[in-house]
Amino acid sequence: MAAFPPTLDIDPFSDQFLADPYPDHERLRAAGPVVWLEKYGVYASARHAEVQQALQDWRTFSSAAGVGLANIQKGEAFFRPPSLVLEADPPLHERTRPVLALALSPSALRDLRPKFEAEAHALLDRLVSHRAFDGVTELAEVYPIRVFADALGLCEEGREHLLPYAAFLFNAFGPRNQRFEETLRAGEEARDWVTRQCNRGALRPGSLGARVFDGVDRGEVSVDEAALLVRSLLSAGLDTTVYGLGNALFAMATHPEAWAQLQARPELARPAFEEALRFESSVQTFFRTTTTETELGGVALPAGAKILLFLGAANRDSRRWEQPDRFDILRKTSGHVAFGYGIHSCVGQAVARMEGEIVLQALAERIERIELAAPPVRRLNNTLRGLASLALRVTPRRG
Ligand code: OVV
Repeated sequence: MAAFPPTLDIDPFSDQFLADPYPDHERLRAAGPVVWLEKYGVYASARHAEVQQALQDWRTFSSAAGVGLANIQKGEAFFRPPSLVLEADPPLHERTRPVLALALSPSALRDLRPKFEAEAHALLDRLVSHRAFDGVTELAEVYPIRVFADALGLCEEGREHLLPYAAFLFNAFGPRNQRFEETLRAGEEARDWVTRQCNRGALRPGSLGARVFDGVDRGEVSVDEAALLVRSLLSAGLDTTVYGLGNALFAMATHPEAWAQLQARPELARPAFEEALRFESSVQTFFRTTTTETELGGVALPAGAKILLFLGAANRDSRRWEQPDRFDILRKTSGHVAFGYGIHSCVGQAVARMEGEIVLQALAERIERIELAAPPVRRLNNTLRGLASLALRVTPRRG
């Protein structure tokens, strides 16, 4: 017999929650497999098993009504035409996602790697020689904007719009709170620039963006659809990696034993970045919407209900992970849902991993010690978890 869920008065979009979500994550997980969040009138799950099950079952837990609080099928909160991948289900999604997947294929990534490595080495040579730098404003924000915007084929002018656009977009998945309002103006300004960059003519030939338009030539998508798919790369590919790199640097700088392990074996950079994603997931939450009456974790859900899935909390669920609050770069991280799960799992995850691996490995090769020079400054966002500033002090390796 399906039960009613426990009701909680937690506001997962409040400053207090976002500044330190982990105690509330534990309350959410402890209350039950699925809970009712009174303040927003939505269901929620913070446990790994139920989050994964909902992500897996896209027919019941649909993305087509939007993956934010607003139901875009009811005309709520229409900032932009819906994404053809994020906010779509099969059959549309089956036609659009492969165009992105092919543009970001392993062979395309292999071609990009030398450039990504050279940029990391050039940037770090300079930063490490200073012995003190900001891991966010001078590294985590600079690197993806350099390498990924270059790879996408964007022109140099206007790139300063990329982060405000993403900040606004990821805030817009939550409620229209003060945080949303604060990023609205810059986000709307950026939106016009972003829209212009999504045209075939604006993208460097041979770039990832141009490769999306190859789908038009193959007859898979229309020109307008290809432009929207480029918009997805631009929307999802920058801020997420900025926050992911910043979180990884923060974790490494505050866990000396993990740093020692990485320093001894720089080839651990890839698993270290993966553990950082589990430990401090840059995308904390996404919603789904039920298409029919259903049941999750023994709780009855009506049709048309929004359910908030706490990816970051699932990644620290003790039902799934041993000592989940321990940052351990040697642990088995497979099964984390920082990139989602199922048909909507991050299409760019190989690019993100490549960036994370390259930066951490280059750091480990150059630096003996890394430590905080000041307390980090958080940047609160309705969806993303990360930092605005991370003052670091580093000791270059000898020899
Ligand atoms: C995963 C993600 C985040 C934000 C935007 C999009 C995707 C998109 O497809 O536009």
